Amino acid sequence: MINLMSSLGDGKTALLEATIKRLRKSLKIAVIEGDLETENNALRIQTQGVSAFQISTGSACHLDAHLVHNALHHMAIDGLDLLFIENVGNLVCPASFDLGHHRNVVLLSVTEGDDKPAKYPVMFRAADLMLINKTDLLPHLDDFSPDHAKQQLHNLADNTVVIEFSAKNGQGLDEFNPSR
Ligand SMILES: Nc1nc2c(ncn2[C@@H]2O[C@H](COP(=O)(O)OP(=O)(O)OP(=O)(O)O)[C@@H](O)[C@H]2O)c(=O)[nH]1
Ligand SMILES: [Mg+2]
Repeated sequence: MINLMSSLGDGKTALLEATIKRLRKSLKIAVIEGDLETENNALRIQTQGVSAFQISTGSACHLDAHLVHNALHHMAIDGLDLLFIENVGNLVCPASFDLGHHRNVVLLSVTEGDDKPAKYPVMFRAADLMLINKTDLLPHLDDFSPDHAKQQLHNLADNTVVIEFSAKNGQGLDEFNPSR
């Protein structure tokens, strides 16, 4: 059970869409989506042919274990290999709540700025894996250094693995193997 966190719009759902396409033949995957409103994310996942349950938090900026527990009652979880939880998009609230998950994966997109691990240490310190997304945009940005972002992360947590990828063009995505 993987808790996927990032700022809003960093590509969490795009990563899930691409990962499901790659792994759905070998793994049974389901997704819990958390947003303030709309079923948009769950619909995008269902289009990929896997089960997705949308939690609408209303005004809450994070999911919690109680909400996840309720969602699981609505899902067919027997025989699941992987359950992704896409948390509500922001770098603050989701970091402080235990959902009963096994791993935290934090996305940082290159459009966010490479100083974010230092500015939002609670979330990045809790990461088992940091993913740098939207690398296809790097040639257009003169102020995002993946090495600087990694250094900021490793100042908080020495051994956290980092993978760089683009959900848009697929480059680097094969490195993300959540069943490992
Ligand atoms: N250029 C580029 N755009 C991307 C990439 N990944 C996602 N996007 C775009 O970024 C926007 C947001 O992507 P989403 O997957 O909806 O991001 P999200 O983190 O799930 O957003 P929320 O659920 O609203 O927090 C969309 O327009 C995507 O097409 C990428 O690797 N490169
Ligand atoms: Mg999303």
